[in-house]
Amino acid sequence: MPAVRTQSLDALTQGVLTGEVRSIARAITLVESRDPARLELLERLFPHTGRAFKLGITGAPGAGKSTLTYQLIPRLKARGYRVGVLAVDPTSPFSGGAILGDRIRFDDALEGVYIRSLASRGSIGGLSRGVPPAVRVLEAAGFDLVLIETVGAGQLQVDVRFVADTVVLALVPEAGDIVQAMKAGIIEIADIYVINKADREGATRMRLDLRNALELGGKPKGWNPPIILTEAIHGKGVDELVEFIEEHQQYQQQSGGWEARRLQQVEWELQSLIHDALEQHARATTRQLFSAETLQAVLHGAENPFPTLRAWSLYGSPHAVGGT
Ligand SMILES: Nc1nc2c(ncn2[C@@H]2O[C@H](COP(=O)(O)OP(=O)(O)OP(=O)(O)O)[C@@H](O)[C@H]2O)c(=O)[nH]1
Ligand SMILES: [Mg+2]
Repeated sequence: MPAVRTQSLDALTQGVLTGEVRSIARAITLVESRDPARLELLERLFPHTGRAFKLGITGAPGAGKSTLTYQLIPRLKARGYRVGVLAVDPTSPFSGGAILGDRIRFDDALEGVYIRSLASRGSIGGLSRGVPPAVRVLEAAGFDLVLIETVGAGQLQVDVRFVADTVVLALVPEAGDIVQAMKAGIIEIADIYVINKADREGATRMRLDLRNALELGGKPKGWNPPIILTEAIHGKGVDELVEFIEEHQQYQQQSGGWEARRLQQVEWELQSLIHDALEQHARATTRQLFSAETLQAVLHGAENPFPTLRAWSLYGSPHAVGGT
């Protein structure tokens, strides 16, 4: 997107605030980019943000995250939520016959639901930096529940806590050795575990293994993560999932865990924006310090780059963002 002028930023802000779909789409594209105007837009939207409940659904590719999302949507709508969905790097299209795109769907179940996919490009630990600003756009547009679908692979899943208030981890019966996975710290991050595709063999056994593994470290203090069996394609177990999602929300509000988690989220969001800026600064500085010829010379051993680097780290290393 080309640099956006103040005038069009005002129009864009207005469009988002009135829930206009094209504006929401343009705004998300802008905040996902590195265009400096994204910060101006976020500044304008900020007073209207911060209120949505963010529900993260993570799990291996094909675990059934989108199918679960599709099943959750009508149930959440029935509870009065306006639902937006952000899918990070989906490998398969959103189910229910719909393909992901920037439009409000008119499939009955999805009516009024905004669904958008985000690239995990420019990610820290596999989590798209585009998520927090895209959530803000949706909040400003009046969505009060944002479902975030992310493909979790190993410890990358940990990061989903930095964007979601409640994390649901979808596993499948054939996911392999739970105890090994727990030891590797891969699956300890969920607030709610779902063993989806419970129509397949091994689901009950897996729940037992998972329960044992979770209790290995002694009885948990506070929230005891439930393990729910679901058959997302048939909608089985999804009502129970919704109940536990609400229960977790209430638990966090009562225990004060909410505040602590949200503080982490805000910190991560700001850190990732600063990270962006520093990365751009690093590229520019490298080009300043080392010309193409110098790089050649370094490659062939004709020039030692470390005196330059040492001098830079002593005298030139910027602690302030915003150099050229
Ligand atoms: N047998 C069975 N299949 C299911 C169930 N839930 C989902 N599936 C199927 O599993 C496949 C993957 O489902 P998705 O919902 O696209 O999975 P996903 O986790 O969103 O996948 P990615 O976004 O690509 O990572 C689809 O073919 C679904 O129909 C279930 O409960 N039982
Ligand atoms: Mg999916």
